[in-house]
Amino acid sequence: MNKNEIKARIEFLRNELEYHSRKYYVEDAPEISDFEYDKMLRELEILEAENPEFYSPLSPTARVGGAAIEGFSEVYHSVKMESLQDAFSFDELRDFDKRVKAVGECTYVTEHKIDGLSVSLEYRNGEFVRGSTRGDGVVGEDVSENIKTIATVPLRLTEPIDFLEVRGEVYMPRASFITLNEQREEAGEPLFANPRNAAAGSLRQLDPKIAAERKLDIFVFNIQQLEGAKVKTHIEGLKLLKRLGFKTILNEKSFNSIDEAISEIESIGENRGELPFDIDGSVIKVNELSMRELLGSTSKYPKWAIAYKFPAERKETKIEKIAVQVGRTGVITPLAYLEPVRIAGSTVSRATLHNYDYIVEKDIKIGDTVIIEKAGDIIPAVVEVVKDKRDGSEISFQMPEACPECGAEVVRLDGEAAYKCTGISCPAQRKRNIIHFVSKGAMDIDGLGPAVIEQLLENKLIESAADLYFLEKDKIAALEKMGEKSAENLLNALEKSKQNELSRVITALGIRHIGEKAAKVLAERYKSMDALITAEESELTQIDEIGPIMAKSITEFFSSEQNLSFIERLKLAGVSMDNVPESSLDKRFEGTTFVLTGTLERYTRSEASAIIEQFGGKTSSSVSKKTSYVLAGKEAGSKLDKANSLGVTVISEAEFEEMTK
Ligand code: 0OX
Repeated sequence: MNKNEIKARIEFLRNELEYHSRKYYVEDAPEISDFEYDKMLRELEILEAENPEFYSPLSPTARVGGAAIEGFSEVYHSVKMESLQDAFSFDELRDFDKRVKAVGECTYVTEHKIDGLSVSLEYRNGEFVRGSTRGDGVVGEDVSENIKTIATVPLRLTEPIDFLEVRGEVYMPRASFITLNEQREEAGEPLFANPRNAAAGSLRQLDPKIAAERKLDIFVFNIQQLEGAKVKTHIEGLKLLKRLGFKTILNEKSFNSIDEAISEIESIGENRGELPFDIDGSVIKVNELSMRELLGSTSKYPKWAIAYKFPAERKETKIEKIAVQVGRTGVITPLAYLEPVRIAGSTVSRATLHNYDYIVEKDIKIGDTVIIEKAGDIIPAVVEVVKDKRDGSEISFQMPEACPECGAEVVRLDGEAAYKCTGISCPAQRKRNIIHFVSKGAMDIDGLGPAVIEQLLENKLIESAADLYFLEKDKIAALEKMGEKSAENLLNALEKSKQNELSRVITALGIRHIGEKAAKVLAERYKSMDALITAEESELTQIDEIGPIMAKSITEFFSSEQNLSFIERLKLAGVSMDNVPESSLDKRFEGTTFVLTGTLERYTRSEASAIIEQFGGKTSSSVSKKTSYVLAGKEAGSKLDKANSLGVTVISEAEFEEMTK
């Protein structure tokens, strides 16, 4: 292919990928298989890597997240991102209706109130230019790189509308939240309390690659600014947004009276448990934009909308028993088993008691009638004991002295609320360790679900994950629901995993606080397991991405004889311990930090940053001694002065162009 053909092919692939991504993620109506999609994406990645002159920050390949940044810059919202007035009763909604109707006639729309974070997305000539958080409504933060990783955010609209600013809510679907917390538990990282916190943490990640892994989603619900098209009602606006490629909020019905709108939000409330995401209420909005104009706003919120907040649902039930769960890391948590009750749309039969201190503080006993509450959180909590209903038969709960899984001693860690099992080969930990070992982000061994692992353990075919590599085909085939073919597939998957990259093997070890990202950093740095095993704590802490807690956890892990013999057994099986592929991409700016200042003429700021990141460099918003280059455009001000005073190299756009050829 000559350059023109390559350019055309790149453009073709980008268009196809955008179209099919929209079909899949936004419209939930895929037309091609994942395989075909991935094939096109890979072809595009290769073409772009080989032809960097056709780089585009809006390419579907840019969704994986660029280089980490040091901070977010501020964004001024020229149209204020107002908040909603809250109502806690239907009477308040009727009062709202009276205030509206005093100004004129209108119809209403209702919406789910998504429990996430409000963001603004800006598009010029149909191209994504910026994504920012709401902040205080006037000044937010530029989180463009993280927003771009959200598959349902279009990077190019289906029509080149002159200018568009939309508002939407970024959220984490419940399923992604559960998976994320499971992974965090496996890695020994603190859990997020609810999807909202997880979404907030992800959106404010300084490393967009982490944001990309977090599987955020968005609903868009308001046009803030529009040039080049006109709409008269909210519903027309939503239809336009949908046509342009956005995932819009669910409702397109309008209601003639407040009572109809109220009965709709009642039904939204009743069905909220069935939604794949959390809502914390329902919103009623005036549909006609001319009426919105007439109604105007107070200093805080528009007078044409109101949010009805669902009460955090509470129910009374009885604690049938309290039992403890042993996590993969050996932490023991008490759980209340309840008489099942329906709450917030789902049936609940267990509630968390957090830890032993919580049980003591709330004086919770087995047999107690308790109030449980399900707010934004996934797992309901016991919030209160109904002491009046005690009859004397209630029994105090004691933490077990021996682990219910393996009988080993249970100890309370110094200064921590957590109790831990001390059993090195505790089956609870063993099973979870093996599940972690074979999981997607670790050794990625297909055909080894928890049920098969359970069977292998029960039949004493394995004791640890390393034993998997010594399994014999007929023994696997003899297991229930297995058979010849599955056994063969499993052995093939195990064989294949022996060639895994070192980072996967490190992840698979399940070292506390060491997740996939840290494992990659360690593999890249040490190149072999043996080198990592002998690394000193002080040396590990020198690595940017490895903090003191992680460094301690690594050296502790490798100081255990048992862990070392586990690794020896993996080696014996033929698992590669030094597979670290050379990065094929050009990382000429690795370790280099740029600061951009002044008005650039040849690039937009985000283009220049993207080029720097593509070559492995970082951008920062402030000049320090650590800055490698200041790229100065026209009318560069204080940053240029600071660079000069610190002796930092200042380059022009022409020089930058030369460096990136
Ligand atoms: C939501 C949500 C938030 C538009 C102008 C004032 C408030 N969390 O789902 N905000 C709004 O409306 C904005 N609608 C929503 N559905």
